[in-house]
Amino acid sequence: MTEDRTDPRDAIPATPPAQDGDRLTTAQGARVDDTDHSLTAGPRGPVLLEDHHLREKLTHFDHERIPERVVHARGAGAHGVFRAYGNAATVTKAGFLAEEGRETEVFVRFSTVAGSRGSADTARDVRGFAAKFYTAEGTFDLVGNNFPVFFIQDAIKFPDIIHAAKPHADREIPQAQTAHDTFWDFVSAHTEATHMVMWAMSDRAIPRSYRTMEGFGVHTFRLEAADGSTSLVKFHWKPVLGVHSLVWEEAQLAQGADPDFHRRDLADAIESGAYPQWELGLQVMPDDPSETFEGIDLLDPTKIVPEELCPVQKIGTLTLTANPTNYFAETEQVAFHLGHLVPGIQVTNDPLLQGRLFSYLDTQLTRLGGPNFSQLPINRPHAPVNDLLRDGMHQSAIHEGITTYVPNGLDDDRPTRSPQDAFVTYPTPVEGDKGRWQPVSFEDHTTQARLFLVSLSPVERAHLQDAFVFELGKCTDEGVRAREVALLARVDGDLAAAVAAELGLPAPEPRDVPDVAPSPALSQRPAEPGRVDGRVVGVLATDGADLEVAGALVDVLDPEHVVVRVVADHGGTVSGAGGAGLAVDRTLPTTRSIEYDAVVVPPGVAGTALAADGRVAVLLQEAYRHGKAIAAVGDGTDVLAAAGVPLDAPGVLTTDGAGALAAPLREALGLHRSWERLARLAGVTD
Ligand code: HDE
Repeated sequence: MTEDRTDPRDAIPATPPAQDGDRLTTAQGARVDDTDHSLTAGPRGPVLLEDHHLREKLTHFDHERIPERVVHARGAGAHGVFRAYGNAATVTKAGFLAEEGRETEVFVRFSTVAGSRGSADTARDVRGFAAKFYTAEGTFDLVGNNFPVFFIQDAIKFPDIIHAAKPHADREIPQAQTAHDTFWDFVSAHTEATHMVMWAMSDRAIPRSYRTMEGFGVHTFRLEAADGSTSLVKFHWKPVLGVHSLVWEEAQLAQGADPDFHRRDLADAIESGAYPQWELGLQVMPDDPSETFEGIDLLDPTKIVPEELCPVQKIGTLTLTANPTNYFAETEQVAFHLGHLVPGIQVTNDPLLQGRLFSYLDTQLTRLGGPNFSQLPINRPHAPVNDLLRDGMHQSAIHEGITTYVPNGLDDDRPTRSPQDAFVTYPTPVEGDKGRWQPVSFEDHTTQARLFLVSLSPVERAHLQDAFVFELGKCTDEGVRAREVALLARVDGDLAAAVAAELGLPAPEPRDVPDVAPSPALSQRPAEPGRVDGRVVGVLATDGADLEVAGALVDVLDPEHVVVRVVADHGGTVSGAGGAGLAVDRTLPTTRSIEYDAVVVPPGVAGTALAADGRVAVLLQEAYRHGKAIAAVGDGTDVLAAAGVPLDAPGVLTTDGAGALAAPLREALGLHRSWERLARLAGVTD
């Protein structure tokens, strides 16, 4: 006789227990009455070893941290969706790219590279731009950066460049920056870094926001279409808001005033519905056996293919729509890996890419404590998984059956294998002698460094020059500085001479420089006003001022997701001239100019205690120096004049009435900065 019993295995929770029910419990689910007092022998006696709740609580806390990423430790993530246009079907059979209208969930993690997890967001550095596509054919990771090239050509040098860029081994300073001897010692000796160094000294290394950054896959990938044809491609992310940067002083101020500048911006934008968007683009090149395009070696990660030679074809849109619920579970535990590939996307023999294929899986083993990290919620594929991997640290699946191998006769030879819809490595021919080779085509280290330089607008070039002066100025070893300046002379004689002069070094020997035509796509200088979503306008306010302007700006700019913030001399509300109250968003002690893309002074502020506050003058002067739009309505001009802001300077807007301000202000915001004013301040012609 069989008894009608339930299967006790059905009672095992499918997901790890967390926040189930209202009662506080131990990790074992036993209810807890008091979590504030240790078990002691009497009110003043010693704590007892018997206190299992205390020991569990402290032990778990002691192990709350996992090793931070050795690079890219500081990051911010977001969830989103990728929607394919369908035009990529001609080059790839990867369904999430090829199928028109197909939507795929994505998790993106942006990061800086050199700093530790608690470092400031606005350090001069490369930014990581890693995207995990949870496709129906398996997970695909596009682990890119906001620069299209890299410092080195071979992965074997990665530990060396990173050691050189990280803080000095003796005192562990400086944090999160390359402005020190070991970095410049390395890059001045490894001339292949020259192109990337130009990017690192440009405004690209201090983005205004993650939302205004381009992204690049860097390496060349091989795409495979449904008809079996292949092409060589480079991946690009193009921000819908345009590419915009901070200026260096702003970046430095933010490191103190708001170290979370980028992280906050990303989360606030998503929360307010100003969803960040990028278009994914491809540069598609023939899969020629030489693996070159117009003489550019496509396996060399220190080279770009200028967009003018091979235009970027847009193939879909990524929209970030949700912030992580839990930083650790999602942003910290997400594990990217270049080996997460799907049918239709293949790797090439780029030696940097090949090394990365090893490193990313390897690093997760230490960081996430074992080989089962793909079972963590953020890393779980959204495609069905049926692997033969078993056991190991943190195994949380309960596998069934005994046939953990194939072929097998005990389970009908399951799971089945076939090339149908599978990732099958594309058969490229390989031959050659084993050896530590340096391809001749990898030896030109200056042409594209110069290409980048000559493509910049005069203001961008001035910023780049200032960055070299700052960084080399922080090097204490004169030999290092001189070697870098000599290297610069191979890129541009004027730049090298100007940097040398500012450093107090003798002018470097003139060198022949390559003759290159500019690639206008490399400049960030906008030709016309772009979108303004998430831009912030600060309106100075104090009791008794005419605050109508704030309302007028909100009416016009709010639909474009511009945030208008009231900056006052006290918290709570300010009452305007008409008596109406306005909620205060920021007070002088808690704010700094970096928080605003434009500053507005309404009528009636002049002559008040607010106008006399030295912090207002500093705020206006910084906004002026940083090329931001500054507006004064009515006698607001007196406040500008008192702060030393020239009323006739480009990007300084003065009007009599609030209504007339919104349109010119919107235009100024769309240009990001007054480039004319920045040019004047830098002493160059725009
Ligand atoms: Fe990475 N890189 N990398 N890298 N990288 C890591 O993997 C590595 C390179 C990039 O948000 C690590 O999970 C080697 C280029 C991003 O979690 C590690 C080489 C590009 C992220 C690693 C490179 C990148 C990483 C550290 C030279 C742009 C952050 C933690 C061959 C195309 C991903 C981790 C995230 C992270 C190794 C060069 C981008 C150690 C060996 C080139 C965006 O595995």
